[in-house]
Amino acid sequence: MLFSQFFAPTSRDVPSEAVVISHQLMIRAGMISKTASGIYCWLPLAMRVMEKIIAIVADEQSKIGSQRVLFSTIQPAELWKESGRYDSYGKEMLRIRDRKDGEFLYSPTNEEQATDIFRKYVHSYKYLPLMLYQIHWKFRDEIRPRFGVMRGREFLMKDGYSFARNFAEAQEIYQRVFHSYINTFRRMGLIAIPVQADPGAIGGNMSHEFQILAETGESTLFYDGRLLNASAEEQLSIYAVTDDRYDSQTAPIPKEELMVSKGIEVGHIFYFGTKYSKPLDAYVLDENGNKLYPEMGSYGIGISRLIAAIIESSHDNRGIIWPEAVAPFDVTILNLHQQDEECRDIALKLYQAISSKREVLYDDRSISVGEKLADADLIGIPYQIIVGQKKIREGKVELKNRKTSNVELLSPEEVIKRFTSNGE
Ligand code: P5A
Repeated sequence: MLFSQFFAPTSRDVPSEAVVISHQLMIRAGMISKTASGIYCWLPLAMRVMEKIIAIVADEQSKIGSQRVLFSTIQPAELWKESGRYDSYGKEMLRIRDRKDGEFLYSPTNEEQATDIFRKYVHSYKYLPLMLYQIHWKFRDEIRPRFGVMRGREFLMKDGYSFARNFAEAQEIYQRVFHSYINTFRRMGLIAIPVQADPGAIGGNMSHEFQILAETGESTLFYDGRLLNASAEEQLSIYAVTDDRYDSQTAPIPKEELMVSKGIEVGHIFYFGTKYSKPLDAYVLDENGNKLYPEMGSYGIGISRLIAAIIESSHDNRGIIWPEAVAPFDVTILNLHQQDEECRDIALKLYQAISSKREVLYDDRSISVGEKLADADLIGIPYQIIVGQKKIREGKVELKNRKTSNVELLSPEEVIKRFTSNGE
């Protein structure tokens, strides 16, 4: 991609309402544009990151046997009256009337709808367990949308729903999802701390939140330090809670010995048994022809929030530092002297050669050296290949690592080899 043709409206100005660094950087890097409070448009740089995150999430979902669907965003109110949540969900629900005065709502979550699909099509225990997920937009009319896309009103979620024959099978699925979430976040370069959580409006009696450690997080976590080095299996039984759940009576370790950190909730999983299957009368027949109400769970990942959370946990005073797995491009080429023919030739040659194997953003714009370097650090692509007059005369270009700021002086051939040979 040529930067001169890439729609990334970077800017130096941030609105005063952008108080957290991820919000400021997403606006400065030209990733998002505000439509209304808590509602954003997503621009190409953000979309590239979002697609990478979605690919990792989808891959991990398919590994645990969950099948992708796409529910409608608009649901009939009737479905939520069946579960009893139409009233209890309250003002966070965006209620809509169509031209015939029918009552609808924009999905804040899809437990009812998943259960409805199940009851329509699944009638035998032989189809259990069943796991479905989607990646789709939600709307929750939060009282205080803030921190940009971190707490939006419209946001993208991976939401999964499971149907099991019995409690043991439901527990096994819950654990499978638990492990897969640890892997999912690890693949994005993040360490997610699983904490015991409150089921809240989703309901049920077992729930874990996955929290990314970040100073600007909205949650305060108390956790046993061993959690940081434990395997996913061990993590399920190591103590960690959010401050509102801490109870000195039941905590296995005194408060003074627990680690305290701020966290951002990027995932939340729930086991709620037959809370939805019973009221919606969603059942299958078991081997004896008796009614069996599936034991259910639901599993969320805040995809759009993750983009902000990754920035919160990986940036410096110059800008974003994307983990390689979710970076919008693998490498950027900065031609510092666009008017210089030799620089242009070398930069183009590098661009063409490396593009065959990697995603490259070639900054071919005729802007000042300072602006070009500043934009590259702001956008945070993991590697910068810097082509400048002086070094080119010595047959060299610079390869800079955005994270470490380490610079290597290499020939253009060496750089091409670095990015195109297998194993790099
Ligand atoms: C789980 C899947 C649920 O809704 N039903 C379907 C369950 N869980 S949840 O905890 O309420 O949300 C799941 C994740 O979505 C993200 N999230 C948000 N992201 C941005 N803005 C918001 N207002 C918002 N609300 C929730 C979080 O990452 C949460 O863990």
